[in-house]
Amino acid sequence: MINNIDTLVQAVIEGRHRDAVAIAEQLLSSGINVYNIVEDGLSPALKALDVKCTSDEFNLLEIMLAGRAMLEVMDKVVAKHLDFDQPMNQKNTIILGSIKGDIHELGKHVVRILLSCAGYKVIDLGQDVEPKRFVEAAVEAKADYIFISGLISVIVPHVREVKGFLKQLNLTIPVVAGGAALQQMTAESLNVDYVAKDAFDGLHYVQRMR
Ligand code: B12
Repeated sequence: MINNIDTLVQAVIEGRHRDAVAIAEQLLSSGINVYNIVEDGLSPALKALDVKCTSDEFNLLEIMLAGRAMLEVMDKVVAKHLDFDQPMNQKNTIILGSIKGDIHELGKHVVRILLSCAGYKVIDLGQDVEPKRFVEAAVEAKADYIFISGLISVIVPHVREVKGFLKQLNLTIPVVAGGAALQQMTAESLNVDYVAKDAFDGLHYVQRMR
């Protein structure tokens, strides 16, 4: 019986997607919770590929295979075991996207799956989304929150712009930021309402606000 989360980390790093799914199932059966699967198994596995994502060494294939393994675990295992024990609350609509200049999307997928399973309506705008588009989409959908993902430092100025577009329309929709490049920064320096340290933290923020 597998009960060590490192085996999951290793399977994802190596892109062994079927193994990763089977290991995640076994870890859950052995008592490890969904939070640990995501934050101690899946996220660190991708982050360990840091070294494969520099200008000296850029191994797209390895990263893509690991990304696929991660998403399969999210879709086939994690999503099925998320039981937030709360009524569906379609009143809360959340606009989600990776901000202009950023094409990273794996963390955003994790956020989308968690929020959807918790009963929120998530409108995913995709990657490389103009700051103004977050606001336009929020107006169109009468959204309750805007969630911005950012993993590279160069996108920080774009995150700061979103509140300005809201202000032009006299709107006060809360803006939440997350992702590797943003999670160490303060809400004030990013001109947002909240900076989430991980996907679960973002979910807990909206749950607290209800
Ligand atoms: C996978 C990856 C890629 C993949 C992306 C594949 C995909 N479809 O997403 C590919 C190969 C395409 C890629 C490309 C590039 N990458 Co890259 N990439 C990574 C890597 C290795 C892992 C990121 C990841 O998916 N992590 C796993 C997920 C689950 O974690 P996460 O995103 O942090 O999300 C978690 C939380 O942060 C949270 N979260 C995320 N967003 C949000 C939003 C909200 C609202 C909330 C509440 C929560 C939340 O939810 C998740 C679970 O808790 C990181 C290394 C690292 N340390 O992060 C580099 C990294 C982010 N990449 C980097 C770079 C430089 C690039 C490139 C510029 C490389 C290049 N030379 O072209 C390009 C970017 C192009 C662009 N314009 O965006 C740098 C960024 C450095 C910096 N500070 O600016 C890093 C840190 C690598 C490094 N060695 O320095 N990359």
